[in-house]
Amino acid sequence: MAGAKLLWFAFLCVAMMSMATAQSSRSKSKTGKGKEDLKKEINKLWREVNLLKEMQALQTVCLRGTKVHKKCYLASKGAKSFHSANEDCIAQGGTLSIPRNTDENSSLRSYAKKSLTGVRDFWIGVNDMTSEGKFVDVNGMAINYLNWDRSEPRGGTRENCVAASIGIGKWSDEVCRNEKRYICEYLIP
Ligand SMILES: [Ca+2]
Repeated sequence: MAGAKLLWFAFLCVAMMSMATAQSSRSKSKTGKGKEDLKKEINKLWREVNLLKEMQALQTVCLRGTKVHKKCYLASKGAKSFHSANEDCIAQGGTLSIPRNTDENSSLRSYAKKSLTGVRDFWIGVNDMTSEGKFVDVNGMAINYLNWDRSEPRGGTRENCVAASIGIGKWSDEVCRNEKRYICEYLIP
């Protein structure tokens, strides 16, 4: 229902914009300044319409995937290397999923279990590519939560990308160019 409301609001904005445009072309007496104001107003409305479209797209993602706390997760259809997987998520307006605490990790694992059948593990947005042993998120920011499996990480400079196991949700470092399924996360504004 929220989606329908958004669309309705977007429609109203567009209607107002076209009315404003029509009015401006009718009133020949309008000064240059008046036209500038109108232009500004139309640009503002246009930005709002685009923002609404983005929110609508986000809601669609959330409906197709799952919504947990303030994030939506959507499982990948295919397997990709770590970099390609993250690029794919970014192209859709998200990032590789980054579990920030035990709750998020277990929600992510249960969604993965349902949606990524027949795989052992999946990429998460954590890596130590820039500085060996210093694991950060895909934005390069330090992370407070880690959930290593027993005796992990152990790949040294050969394994710099992190995967979570479907079975228990524990993490291990893996070779980044390996192709794995993944889950993108989208932050809800
Ligand atoms: Ca490493």
